[in-house]
Amino acid sequence: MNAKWTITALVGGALLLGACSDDGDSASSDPVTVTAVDFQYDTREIRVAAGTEITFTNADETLHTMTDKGGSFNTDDVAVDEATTFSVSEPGTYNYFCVYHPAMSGELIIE
Ligand SMILES: [Cu+2]
Repeated sequence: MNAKWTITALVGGALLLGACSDDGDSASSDPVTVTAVDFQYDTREIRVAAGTEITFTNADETLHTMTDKGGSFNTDDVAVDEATTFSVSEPGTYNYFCVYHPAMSGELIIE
């Protein structure tokens, strides 16, 4: 699944033209979950429709955040075994990271 999403990201511009073909690659509005564990996000690339609920869960042993580098969203501190839900309404590609552990990073694509 991840490899497929990576390819999709590379040809994202072309996909907009082919969005009518229902081949499973179009962005879903089903809620998604991103979990922090072992100082990593378990999902490094998320592709969803605008406004989709994104739940960030912390299953690690220290607090983490899920923060957009461009400042569009920020979960603030999410404590161990806590979760928070947010959504992004503006289509675009967002690179997110943890403010405490910048090596943790991922990409959120809003369509
Ligand atoms: Cu962190």
